[in-house]
Amino acid sequence: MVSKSSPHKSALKEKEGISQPESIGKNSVAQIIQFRKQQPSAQELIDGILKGDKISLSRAITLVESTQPKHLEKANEIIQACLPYSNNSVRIGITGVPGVGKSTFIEAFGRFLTAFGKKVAVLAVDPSSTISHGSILGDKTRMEELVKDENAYIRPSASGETLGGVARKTRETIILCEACGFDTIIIETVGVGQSETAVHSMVDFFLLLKISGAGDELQGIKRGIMEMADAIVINKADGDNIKKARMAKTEFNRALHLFPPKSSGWQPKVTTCSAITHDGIAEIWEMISEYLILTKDNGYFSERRKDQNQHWLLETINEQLKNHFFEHPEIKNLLEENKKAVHDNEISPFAAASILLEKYFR
Ligand SMILES: Nc1nc2c(ncn2[C@@H]2O[C@H](COP(=O)(O)OP(=O)(O)OP(=O)(O)O)[C@@H](O)[C@H]2O)c(=O)[nH]1
Ligand SMILES: [Mg+2]
Repeated sequence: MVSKSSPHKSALKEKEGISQPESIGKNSVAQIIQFRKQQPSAQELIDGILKGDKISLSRAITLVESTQPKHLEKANEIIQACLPYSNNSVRIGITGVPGVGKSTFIEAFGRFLTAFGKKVAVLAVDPSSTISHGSILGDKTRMEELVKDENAYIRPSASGETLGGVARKTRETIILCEACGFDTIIIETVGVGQSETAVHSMVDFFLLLKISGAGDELQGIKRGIMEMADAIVINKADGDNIKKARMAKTEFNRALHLFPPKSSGWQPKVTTCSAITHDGIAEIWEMISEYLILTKDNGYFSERRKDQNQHWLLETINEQLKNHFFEHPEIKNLLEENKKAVHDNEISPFAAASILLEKYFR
């Protein structure tokens, strides 16, 4: 209500009105400038990584995962500088269906390793994580102790459009982790699509995690995965499960002997363990150590890494050529038109492909 004695004090005039705020405050501009200044140079990151600084490592990995050309340029410079320091390690791939206990196993195994001075980095190739942004991240509860461990570093899966892209980033991340002093790299993957093949091509030792079922152990395992495995570990061998796990072990052993010998000279092994009670965990490390002695002696270890490097050279080229093609604005439009035309039987897929490729290479 407006009182009669002070008519000018109406609700409309009561407040002086504040000055229009600038759309970008001076303070925020200053902060942004400060932040940009704080972005360490490639050399600073390299120095940090080589000193074992995890923050520099994380920042460099973020550059690797970026899609901005400027970041990638910086990332390449860092990787190149880290490369000479990255060979003194063992890279272990772990796969298994959801729920088999990969995360629990990695927690137990990782803690076992750091307890005797190993430095463990855990990475993931998880093409399904594009949306959820990395299952390892949600897993940090499963890796409660490892996350806090001074000698461990856990990095969730890079997100990306394609498995190829995610895998390349993981592969580059391995190099950075190794230069940072991590000597045991564990790469987890869920058996989705071709992700096992991708992980197999970046590790020295490939471990398939299983649980014992109802006597039909071999059912539902892709032959290719059995062939890739250097070890099959039957997890959850605790409590009532122990006997079933032993039976599964016999069955897997028999099956593995049917495969032709590996060029590594290694006969794949089957063991049981419990990620909860830690039974059998030490034996797994013993087994991997045996493998390393054998393959380093017979030269397979270093030959394989060289082959893998060549493989990654070709993979990277393939991936980038594909990206460059599909991201090309003119191609994008033309592709849509041609997809429709192919769908409507107006043109053959081969003729349409020729049109697109000719346009691209012109
Ligand atoms: N009894 C028993 N349970 C286990 C063992 N290892 C894991 N588990 C349980 O199995 C469940 C799944 O374990 P996770 O480690 O999350 O399995 P995962 O393979 O990482 O699963 P995803 O991340 O979904 O692919 C959890 O409830 C664990 O507590 C084990 O050795 N023994
Ligand atoms: Mg998990």
